[in-house]
Amino acid sequence: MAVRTTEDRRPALSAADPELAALVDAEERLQADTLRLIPSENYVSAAVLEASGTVLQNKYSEGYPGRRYYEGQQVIDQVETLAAERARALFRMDHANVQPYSGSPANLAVYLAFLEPGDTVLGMSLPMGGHLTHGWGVSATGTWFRGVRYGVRRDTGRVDLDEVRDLARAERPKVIFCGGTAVPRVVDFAGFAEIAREVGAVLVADVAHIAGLIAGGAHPSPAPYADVVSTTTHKTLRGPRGAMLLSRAEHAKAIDRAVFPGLQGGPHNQTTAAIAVALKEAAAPEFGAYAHQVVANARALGEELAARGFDLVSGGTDNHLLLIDLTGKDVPGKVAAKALDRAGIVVNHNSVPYDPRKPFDPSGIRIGTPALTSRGVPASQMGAVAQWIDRVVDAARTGDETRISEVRAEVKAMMDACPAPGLPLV
Ligand code: DSN
Repeated sequence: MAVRTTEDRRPALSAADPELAALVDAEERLQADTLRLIPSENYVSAAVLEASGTVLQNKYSEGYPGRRYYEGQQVIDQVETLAAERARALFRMDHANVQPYSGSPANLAVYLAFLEPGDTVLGMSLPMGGHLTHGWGVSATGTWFRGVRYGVRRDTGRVDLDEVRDLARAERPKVIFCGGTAVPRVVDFAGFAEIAREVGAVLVADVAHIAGLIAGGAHPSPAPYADVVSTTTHKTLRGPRGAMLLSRAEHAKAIDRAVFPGLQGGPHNQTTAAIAVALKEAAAPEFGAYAHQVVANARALGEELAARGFDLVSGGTDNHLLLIDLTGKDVPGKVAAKALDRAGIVVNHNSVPYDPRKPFDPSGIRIGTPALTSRGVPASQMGAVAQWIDRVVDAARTGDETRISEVRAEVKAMMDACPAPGLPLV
């Protein structure tokens, strides 16, 4: 089949702004040709992509369905209601707000809903795997509120609920966050809920990374345990860049008021539409197969890397991501990440628990399998992926650019054999 030209694919954009059209082409090519292992990234379907680029963009809709500050909501109300109902059904929560612009605003809305400035929030420490918005110092959540942090045990790399309970009893937080951005193990929602109940805190499960695994039945659900579930929509869930807050019925009003008018203005209706499409896709049986395959691929990749002497935080993974401490390989995380990028393998450098190095030049890398799974790369290929990572990390140590170029060619061949969803390159 002939490769379609930019003019065929994006005729209006190429005519109006060829410079920008060329940049979109270049990004499309990069996403097609590289092995994307950033655990928070994915490929949306062509349907999600189409929904996110529609005339819904043109409409202001401050308020909620049936209660807007602008007229002309005959269609938008239906779009938002559809998205919210699909979210409630998929995650089995009483209430869904699909308006948060992204994960950080969603979490800020939680603070606005339940805390006064200066109140205490208990969350996972950022360098241990948490998120900035779980009360970390450089975030507004750690400066306007009093952030208290739990970590992981040095010997196991896992959250220690006894530590969480002791901190909660001593500090009496009003909100407890569980979940994070570099947590390779199952989050014990039931254990956190017990602690939250004991100290009278609101339990917020930030499932941004694992929402797709929960939807697909490959990770336990927080629904029976959490008061509020916060998630982005673009990671394992494979939707557009956006977020949702789900909650028990008793918190619905507080959450809605916090998102609008508390924090945001008009919702991004084109994103709401694309979220609705992604939620429909996530309710389909094929999505369950994808979610389980993401985990199977991550486990297989972890085993292959461990067999090559890589030090995996917590010894492996239960989900979609691996956190790798490269100290024993004698290569800093950033040096490894940049060498892997030159080889067409895209990862991010990451702090590891108890990291003696600085966050911008840490000891580790974080990798994940959602995007490669969306391309249909099977578990049997994880040996090849681990072998490339091993070769490149070693080449980064010795400065051997020839070996890095050799891997680049092999990566390209695998990517050519596994076309990415949503990329209209042919
Ligand atoms: N930036 C996201 C991630 O990569 O995990 C978290 O916000």
